[in-house]
Amino acid sequence: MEEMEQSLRELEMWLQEALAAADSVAAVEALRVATLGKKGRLTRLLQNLRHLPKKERARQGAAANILKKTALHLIQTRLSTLQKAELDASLAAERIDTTLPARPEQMGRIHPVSQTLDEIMAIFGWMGFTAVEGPEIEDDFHNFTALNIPPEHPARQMHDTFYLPERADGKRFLLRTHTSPVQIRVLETERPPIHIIAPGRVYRRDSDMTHTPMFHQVEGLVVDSTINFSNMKNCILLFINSFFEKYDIQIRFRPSFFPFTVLSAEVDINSAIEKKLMTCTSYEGWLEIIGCGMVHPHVLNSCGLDPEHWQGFALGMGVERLAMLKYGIPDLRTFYEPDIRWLQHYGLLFMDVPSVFGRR
Ligand code: 2NM
Repeated sequence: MEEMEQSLRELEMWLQEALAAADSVAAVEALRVATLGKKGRLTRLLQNLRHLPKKERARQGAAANILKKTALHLIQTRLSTLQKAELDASLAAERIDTTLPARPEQMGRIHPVSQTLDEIMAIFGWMGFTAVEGPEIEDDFHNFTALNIPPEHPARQMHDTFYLPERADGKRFLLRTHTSPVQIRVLETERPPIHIIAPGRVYRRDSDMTHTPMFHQVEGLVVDSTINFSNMKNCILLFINSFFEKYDIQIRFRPSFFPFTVLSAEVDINSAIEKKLMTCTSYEGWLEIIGCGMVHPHVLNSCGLDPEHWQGFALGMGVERLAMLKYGIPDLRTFYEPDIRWLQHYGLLFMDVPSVFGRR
């Protein structure tokens, strides 16, 4: 049985030498397999133990197991050394001088929708509004019922709204079709005076030249005891003049209809800004950019507010539409095509901070 002890010693020496010579992680891994793998040298020695008499087997087995531990330790030590060396080498090779200025063609761009959202929020923030967010998956009550949209209303049809599969308990959720449910959630939980805007993604089953199934809205809401149509008009004028950063925009309030407002209007603008864009289609000089109105008494009631005491105005706008106008982007559908060239062309540089008044 000297033979076995001899083998173990030889194996240990062989492994030590081979590891010292191994100069890569892969080479150490090969040695591990050659020693401890299924057909490795030590594995075979351990298997041969079963041919020994019982007493011998216990003694030699113990020695072989000690070697196994030693071998694992030797391999692991060499591996750590080599891994550290390889990491150091690749770190040195891939060193980046972060103090160099960015190459202009590689600077990240801000998506026009993000920029426009930031600008809208900066303006309303300056006017004293607080931005609020809410869930994109909504229930029927917050998206429709509380907003005075009855069950037969066409907006509720599968045709217009993305519905989630009905749950086991019979509840059916949907993707919000506007950010108004956020306003409802605030009206339910907070007491006036309320001055909020709700920016975010909304979803409608619509996809053509001028519609994408997901787009962004900002809706504003003011509720207090003496709020009237003039307050709303002034707020909107201030917003439009700030957003377009010029004061010669013509603005027109046109009577309209929304289920959730009474005395509803649409706001059109007419200015050089859109003339450069709207050369095609049925452009007649006026472009609708905001919907608004006095909050319907039914809406206030469904949030537990007495319409005899509280009044409010609300407004809503599409962010993509405003981004197209301000940044001269002609085609809505290109917004969400994953084309980096589009972002390089229309994207904004991060130093273009949102401003309230006059940039340039
Ligand atoms: C619009 C137009 C008019 C609106 C109404 C409400 C709420 F929740 F207070 F009833 N939020 N937003 C509203 C009113 C939205 O978007 C074109």
